[in-house]
Amino acid sequence: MEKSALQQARAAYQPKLPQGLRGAVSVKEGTPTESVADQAEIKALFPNTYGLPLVEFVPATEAKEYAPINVGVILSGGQAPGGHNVICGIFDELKRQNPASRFYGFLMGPGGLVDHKYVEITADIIDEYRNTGGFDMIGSGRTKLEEASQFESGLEILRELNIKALVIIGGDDSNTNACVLAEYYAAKGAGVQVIGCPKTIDGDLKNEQIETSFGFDTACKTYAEVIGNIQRDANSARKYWHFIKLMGRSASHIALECALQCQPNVAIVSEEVEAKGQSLDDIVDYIAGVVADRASRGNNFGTVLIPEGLIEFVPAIKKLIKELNDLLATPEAVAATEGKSGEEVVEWVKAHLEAANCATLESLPAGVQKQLALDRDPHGNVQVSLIETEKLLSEMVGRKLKAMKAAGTYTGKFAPLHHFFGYEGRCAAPSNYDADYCYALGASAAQLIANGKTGYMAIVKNTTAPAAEWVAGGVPITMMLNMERRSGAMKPVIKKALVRLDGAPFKAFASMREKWARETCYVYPGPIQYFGPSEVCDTCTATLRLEQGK
Ligand code: FBP
Repeated sequence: MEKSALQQARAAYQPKLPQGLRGAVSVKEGTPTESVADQAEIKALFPNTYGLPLVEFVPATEAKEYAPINVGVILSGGQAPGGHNVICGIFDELKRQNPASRFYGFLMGPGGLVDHKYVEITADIIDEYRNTGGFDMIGSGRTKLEEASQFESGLEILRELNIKALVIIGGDDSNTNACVLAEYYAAKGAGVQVIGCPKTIDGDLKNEQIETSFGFDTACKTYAEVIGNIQRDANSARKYWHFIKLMGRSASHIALECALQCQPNVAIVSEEVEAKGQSLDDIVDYIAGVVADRASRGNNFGTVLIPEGLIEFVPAIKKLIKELNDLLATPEAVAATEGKSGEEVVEWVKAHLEAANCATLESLPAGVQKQLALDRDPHGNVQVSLIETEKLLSEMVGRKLKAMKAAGTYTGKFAPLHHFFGYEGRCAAPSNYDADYCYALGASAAQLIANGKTGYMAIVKNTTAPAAEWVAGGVPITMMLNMERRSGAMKPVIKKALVRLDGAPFKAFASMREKWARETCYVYPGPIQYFGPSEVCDTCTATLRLEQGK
């Protein structure tokens, strides 16, 4: 494989490990834990893995002997920078403990375990992927591991390969499923430990125990670089308004972090829209107000950041989507819409919706109405992520400004351009933060395995400090569970962390946004730096720094 000069130099980077994971390691165990809510129900559902203590790895005075062990690993869900370093961290620690240990990667996500598709991960493979972005070493997938038949099928191949521990690298759902799998194998006495690892660029898998999910740092820095470049362009040409949608299926952490890094003129935070019960028109009025105000100062340009999940947080649209999902699943709808044109389906839908939802649908541009009525995912749900919110908003702002012009309240020029940044950042070469964090997570996972733990997630804390002072350990996944309604039934799940409006990152943004809207206060973060002064190369996100009061 041909490699770029940066790839070659980066391959030689040695990720920094916390003191507690360098050399001989011993375990400090805390007291028994409780789940964050619904303790009785969760305890009943997880009799074998409930109440375990938090663990921390600390330097040991004497080296330990480790028996060889076979371990498997799975990458689950969307790509996030640093995944390969988690795998490298597990590999290096396993082999350091005992070179006879073997390591297997299940291919293309959890489906690889169920379908018995795997590869043995050897030193040659590992060396090709150190400090690289992407999940291409073994691939990823979105198969959900939730059925006993899948657990049993997985157990067959685990037994065949004599695998005694499995690491699942994924988001909140995948780690919830890791917990269920750990309990299932423990209840059965299968002799297979299951360890989770917190991944997702969305940044929504975090809580008291997990400071951040890996990949968030690099993805945000990558988007912030490009937003900064666009802002420089906007400030140079002074003729375009850039509407930039940013990935993040549900929570707005990415948009908020990019706003903190780049100081755009407008950034929408979905969680605030929901909390204030705002409509799409309210958002449009706000943006149009900023555009008009800047135009009155001669600034017919600007930037607007829009979180990918926005639409589902607008209460009226949330209601509309819910009714659409139910309505279009009925046999009557299936029969009435089959073979019909987009316009005909929209008309049929309008005739059958509640009046308020029909009015919401009619307030949207024709293209979006069609998208909502026609595009369904394999479960029959509206594919909200396909809606080009950046275009929808700019079109509505354009209409509003036209009306304002007619009323004499706006005299500027409005030329919008559109961008969507998502896939551009998910496989970027991990920043030093993510490279170190992921490698430490991998080494922690290997230590959890060596210490006989199951149903734990690897964690690394104190990451705003230099890496040597980071604190590695494990948290019992049951500690992070609560009961939530999913697909009509109450299920134990890890609580998704949305942007907190009382949190320091949002407050910092809210205290500055009026100034950023009125004036041009752009910051240009520039590209991620891998080599150079520590203050340029090793910083964490603004979100983490503010959350930790640093
Ligand atoms: P995970 O939650 O699995 O980490 O994925 C996050 C994400 O990148 C979202 O930001 C985005 O909405 C989604 O995946 C895109 O999914 P897909 O990769 O299937 O297009």
